Amino acid sequence: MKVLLLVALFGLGFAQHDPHTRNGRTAIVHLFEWRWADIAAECERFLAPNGYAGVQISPPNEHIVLNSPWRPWWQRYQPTSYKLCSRSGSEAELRDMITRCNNVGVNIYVDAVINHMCGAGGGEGTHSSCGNWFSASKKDFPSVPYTSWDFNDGKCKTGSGEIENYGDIYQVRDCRLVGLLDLALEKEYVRGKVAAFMNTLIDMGVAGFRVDACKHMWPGDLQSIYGRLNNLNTKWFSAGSRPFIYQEVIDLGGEAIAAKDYFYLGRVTEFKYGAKLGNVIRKWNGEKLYYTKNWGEGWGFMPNGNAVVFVDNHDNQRGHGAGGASIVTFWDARLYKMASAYMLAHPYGVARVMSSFRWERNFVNGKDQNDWIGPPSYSDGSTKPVPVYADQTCGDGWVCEHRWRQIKNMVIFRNVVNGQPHANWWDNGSNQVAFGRGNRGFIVFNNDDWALDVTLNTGLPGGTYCDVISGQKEGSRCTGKQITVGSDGRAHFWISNADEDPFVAIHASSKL
Ligand code: AAO
Repeated sequence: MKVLLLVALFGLGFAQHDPHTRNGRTAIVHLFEWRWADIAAECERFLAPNGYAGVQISPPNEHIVLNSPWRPWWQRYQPTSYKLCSRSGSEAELRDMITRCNNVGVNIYVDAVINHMCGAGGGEGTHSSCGNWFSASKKDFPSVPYTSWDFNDGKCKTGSGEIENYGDIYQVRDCRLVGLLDLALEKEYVRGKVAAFMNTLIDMGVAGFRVDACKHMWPGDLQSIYGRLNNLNTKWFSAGSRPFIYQEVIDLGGEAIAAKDYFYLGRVTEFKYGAKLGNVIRKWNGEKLYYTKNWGEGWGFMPNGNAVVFVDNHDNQRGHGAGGASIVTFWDARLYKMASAYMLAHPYGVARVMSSFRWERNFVNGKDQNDWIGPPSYSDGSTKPVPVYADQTCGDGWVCEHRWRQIKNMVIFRNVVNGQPHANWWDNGSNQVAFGRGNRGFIVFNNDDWALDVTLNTGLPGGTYCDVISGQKEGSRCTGKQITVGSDGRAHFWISNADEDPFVAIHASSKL
């Protein structure tokens, strides 16, 4: 009976909502465009010791290599086969990375591009990351193999063959997204090839997938593909664990296809989260931080159990995708640290931290002409390693937001307060707010243009705590502000609006 019930529930896909994080860890980091060798080292030297639960990696399979523009980051969203050699490294390096990260309890989630192959204008030849021949013009990808029979063009009813209207679900799913050759996922053969690709990765030890462009795939086709996936590798995960599935569906409201159409299959990226949080932190559209008292479902976001949340992603940090100008990124570092801390302190959703590379922006009429620029690389186009320095920063154009003290320490905060309820809310009716997580952690923000000066109930046991934003606890000493919590749980906070970081966070493990 119990078994049947479980089978029924998991059969519907709820098992695929679980990220299988280990050792009480909670947050994921997207190491955008990092090389496998660097990710392996980062798992061991930084992510595991600092409580990161997992890494979203860039697409690991063979992709087109472009000269014009020169090696854009988005060439990796144009597959030419499922062979595992990419700009980030070889199959051997991928396998080594997955093994080494798993061995220190850090999960790997693969960005899976399964809706399409490369752009129709991708030409013909061996300009692909493993050097295999393909022909975009003939829709011939012999390394899979796919032939022209395996694409959707016959089904698409628009004159251009492109998606012209997001109000028409048939166009969105059967036509080409920005000229990309659209796979016929209703075909048994294509489903089998996609599932085999994903199963190879599962058997190598990955914990799940960020599935790209799900809006452009029929939920029924995805259900069939996910249903073919193996359970996770029992070398690292308990028997019967389903891969974690989080699906990229951009839903800011008002389109024919909604995020909820995909809830039964796995989690979904909540794009409203970063768009709204950006407005709140920037104080645009009359937003105030105190309006976030009911942040989460109260703001019209999807149910908590379905959501993957993030401040920015690799698209909207450079004007692709959706969210627009409100999105906060590393370019606005002070606001970004606040927004990230808010996300990481708040219980809603599975949180993903962005880790970016820098590029030279060139705005013309509000659009960045350099939104295509790829990761830091040598003149031959190969990606540079990520150098890390003693002060924990990264060099050569790698931003490493995930290493910033304020963000790293809030990832630890999220682990320490995991499972504790949102509690002890306070606000000043403007942009000063505070909230805690049960009796395990407390955070106070001052995003007003004047000082914060208030005594609050933190819910924490009495004692002296080290603020993990202005510094951190190192051994028995505190390198930042100290906060004294009385035996009644109350503490006095003073935060200047001119502080480098106008917020304070304390938790059970930062007690001195
Ligand atoms: C490149 C070139 C193209 C060329 C193509 C083929 O840029 O000019 O035609 O190659 O040769 C990435 C890049 C693309 C790149 C592509 C392939 O971003 O520039 O194309 O690789 O190399 C839609 C999809 C969503 C997608 C997003 C970018 O629904 O899935 O576009 N994201 C993923 C990846 C992304 C990747 C791909 C998919 C493709 O994360 O990195 O593309 O693998 C509306 C819709 C959204 C739609 C956006 C943008 O959003 O709702 O579904 O996203 O439009 O088209 C307001 C609205 C909001 C609206 C938004 C923008 O905010 O509220 O709903 O405006 O209009």
